[in-house]
Amino acid sequence: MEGRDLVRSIKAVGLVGAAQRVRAVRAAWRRRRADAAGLPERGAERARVPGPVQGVEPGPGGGVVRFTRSELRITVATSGAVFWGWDGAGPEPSYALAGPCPEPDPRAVLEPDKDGAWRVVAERVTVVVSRHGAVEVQTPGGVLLRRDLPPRWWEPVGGGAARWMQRSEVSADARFFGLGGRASGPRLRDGTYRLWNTDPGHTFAPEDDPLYITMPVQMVVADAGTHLVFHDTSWDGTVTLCGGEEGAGSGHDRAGTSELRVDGGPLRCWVMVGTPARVLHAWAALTGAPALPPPWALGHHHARWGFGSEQEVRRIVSGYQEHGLPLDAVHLDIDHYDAHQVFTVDKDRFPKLPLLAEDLGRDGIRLVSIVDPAVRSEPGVAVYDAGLAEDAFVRDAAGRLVEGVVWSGESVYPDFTRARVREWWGGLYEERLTQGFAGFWHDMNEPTSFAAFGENTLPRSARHDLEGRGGDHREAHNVYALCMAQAAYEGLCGLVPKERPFLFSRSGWAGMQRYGGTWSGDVATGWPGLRASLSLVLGLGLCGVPYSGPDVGGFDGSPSPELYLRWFQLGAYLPLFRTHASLRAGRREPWEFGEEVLAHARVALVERRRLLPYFVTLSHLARRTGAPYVRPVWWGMPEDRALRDCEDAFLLGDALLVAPVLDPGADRRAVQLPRGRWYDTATGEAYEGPGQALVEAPLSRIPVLARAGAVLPVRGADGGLELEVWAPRRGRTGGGFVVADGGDGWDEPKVERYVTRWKKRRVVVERHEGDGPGELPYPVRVRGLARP
Ligand code: NBV
Repeated sequence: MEGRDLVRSIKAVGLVGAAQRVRAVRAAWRRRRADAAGLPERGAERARVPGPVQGVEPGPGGGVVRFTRSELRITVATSGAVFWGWDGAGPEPSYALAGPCPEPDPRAVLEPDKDGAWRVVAERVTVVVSRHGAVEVQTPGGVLLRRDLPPRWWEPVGGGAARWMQRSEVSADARFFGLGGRASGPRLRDGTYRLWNTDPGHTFAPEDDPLYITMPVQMVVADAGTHLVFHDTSWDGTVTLCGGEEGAGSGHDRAGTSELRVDGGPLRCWVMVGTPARVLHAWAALTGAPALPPPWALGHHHARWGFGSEQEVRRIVSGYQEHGLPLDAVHLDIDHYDAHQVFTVDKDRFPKLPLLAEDLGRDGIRLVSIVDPAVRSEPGVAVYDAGLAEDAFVRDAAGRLVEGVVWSGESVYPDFTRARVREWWGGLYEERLTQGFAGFWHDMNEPTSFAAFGENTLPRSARHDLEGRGGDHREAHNVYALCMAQAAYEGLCGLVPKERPFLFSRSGWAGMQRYGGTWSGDVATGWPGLRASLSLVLGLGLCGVPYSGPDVGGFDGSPSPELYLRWFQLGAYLPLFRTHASLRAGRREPWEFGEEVLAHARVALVERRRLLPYFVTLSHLARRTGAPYVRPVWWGMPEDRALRDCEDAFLLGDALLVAPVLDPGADRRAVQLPRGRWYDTATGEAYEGPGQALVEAPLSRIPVLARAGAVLPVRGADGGLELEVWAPRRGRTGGGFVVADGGDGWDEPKVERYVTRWKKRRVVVERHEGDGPGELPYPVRVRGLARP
């Protein structure tokens, strides 16, 4: 964080006084000195490329291709994912993989190709390795999806980590997505994106990059097919993207390019090919099924930095109840800690937290606690003393504790890359459980340390265990939050074995979904911030993290009533639906914006509650298939180019198309429709896709369209489950899934499948054959019949 940014963020929160500023200056100097002493000068470097091919050694799932100055190992896994690694790199160890590396597919072997090249033919993909080490990924039909040019390394002459560069080409029509949470997307424009998890130090807008979650995960969508590529290295780097151009008439196509430059770590990657759904399925199989939020976490959450007291929390909850607004969770921020110290409670202002939790619990409202990783380095602070005894904190090369600065003052950081430290930290959640908390919100875990200049994180020279391998912060930084999430998740599984943990984390990396979700961090209050919120949720979903959502209303300042309402209406259709704001920001409760906003916000909340069974079903489907709840409109039709460029609407599961209002003053908007018939759920009006429709978007609601033939589970007036069916087009059929799960445990509810079709002049719904007897267990409501 630059000095200017620090001052900006300090002003924004109005909290940090002169003492904290002095600390931030000292921390920045400390960091600079530590790196000057602890990191060797790179000195002269020698460049290297693989050189010509020398020989080939076929092996299970592929084999090894040897070049004069490197070797390439290729393995096709049984899941269809392809791995390749240079310089002998194998798939393990890896922080991204959920378990042991998948088995090689014995049917795939290296065989000679044209011009001295070699290839591996698998069921869904063909990989061709040229004589000089270019690697092509092709569809089974031989159409090129990606071409990696021979990589290039720069090795310090005096030894040390090699930097490397991988340039890739994709087809001229391809579009790039992913790279973690990017505010300017979801489609990634031409430019350079950094791979270094970063707290921007102030509220962010679309132009701010990088943010809290970066990942070397790219989804590329082109006419010829979709592929996902993951470069499994946690080191700092950049990805420079440049879209291609199609030659008009007689002109040639210019390929799109992606250039990845990384400061160290193995040059290895995984590639998955197929439809978007297939690709994300393979990704989840590799890096872990998304954790299942308990049903209450799919309701509405209200947070605030600065509730300040138990009375205030009770006042807010009563406000929700008196105004007839459903509420499922309240989040307590760092102001409920004792002097900002994690795993403590300010007993003056929160004297009876367990009682508060119990009272709220009776009304079905859960308490969620923020958890920051940094621990104030002061003898007498229990977590500090215990951590010292465990030797849990990050040290420098000379063995001294590495100190940073956060709200609680000078602090030390647990080294989550050590299994024993994770176990110790996971056990600390017991204190939170005794206070009555049911869920956890990890913050400041990039990790952040205030700094008046330079980067606001730990020194790059700080040492980490890295599962016993040993290394420094350059390698550990990006996986710090992932390992913290693992610590909490595993700790909670041990502490409350009967319940599935609920946690979400500001920072993370590839694979974080197996422990929980995320939220969008400190988004700037304003219409661009609203747009950025959607971009983040969509982009993260395409990187395998399906559960996320923004601070509704934005983190700072005061949104206009209209902006607040439009944000609220969008939030109601996102997996994590949470109002939250900073200490000195304006209010975020729905009744603070006038009667009209209150009435419309109530409609959004009630609708969210009605859709809860659908959200629960989507969470189960995400866990089983890796498909995010919130999907780009091109999800089922990536070949439709107009859809590929549509960024202002999304599919919620298969059934709904949500078109939020992202501009002030709008009372109607254009919606890009995928193929098929779509009903405006408010008016019943039917539209035919593909193409654009102009739909009404009065202040009272955002357009939500239902796909003809959709069957979706909703909550009926009596609280029971009901099937909402949208009439298929005549002569067509439809269907949908239901996973009826009301519990917080580990039971595996059945996935039920329903189909719908016209029978004479009626729309009928039946269980999918093989799914048990025909008797329908739920009442059915058919909609979309008004129109002939
Ligand atoms: O804990 C205070 C805030 C929190 O409200 C917010 O959601 C986080 O993104 N936190 C950042 C630390 C302070 C940042 C200025």
